[in-house]
Amino acid sequence: SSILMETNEKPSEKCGLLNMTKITENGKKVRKNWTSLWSVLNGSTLQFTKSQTGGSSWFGGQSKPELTVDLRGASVDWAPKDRSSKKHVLELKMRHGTELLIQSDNESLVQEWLRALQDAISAHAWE
Ligand code: I3S
Repeated sequence: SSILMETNEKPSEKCGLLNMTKITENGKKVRKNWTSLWSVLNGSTLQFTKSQTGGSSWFGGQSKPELTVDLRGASVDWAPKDRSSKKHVLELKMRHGTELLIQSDNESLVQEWLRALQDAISAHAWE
C-alpha cells in the first residue's frame, strides 16, 4: 500500500527560490524580515523552508519548514506600491489575517507564481 500511496502522490505543482516576508499575523502588523526561502506549492499548501545550497543547485528537502500556509480561502495579487520598495512583489492574504509578501527580481518567475497560486486558490475554493 505504500507503493500505491507513493504513485498516487501528486508531484509539487511548483517550487523555487523566493524572497518572502510576513507583514501581518492574525490581523496585526509585524516587522518585515525578508528571507530567501525554498518555496513549495502542493495542492492547497504552500511551504517555505530555509534553502540549502548544493553546488549550483538549491534544495530545501532536508530542513523543516519555516512556514506552512493553507491557501484555502486565501487571495493573491500584485502588491500595492506602498507595500514595498522592491519590484515584482505579490501580496498573499490568508484567511484569519496573515499576510505575506513574495518577491523575486525575476519578473516572469513572479508572474508564474501568481498564476500558480491563483490556480491553487481557485482549485480548492470549496473545500
Ligand atoms: O516597509 P518597511 O518598514 O519600509 O520595510 C523595510 C524594513 O523592513 C527594512 O528593515 P528595518 O526593519 O531594519 O528598517 C528592510 O531592510 C527593508 O527591506 C524593508 O522594505 P522593502 O521596501 O525592502 O520591503
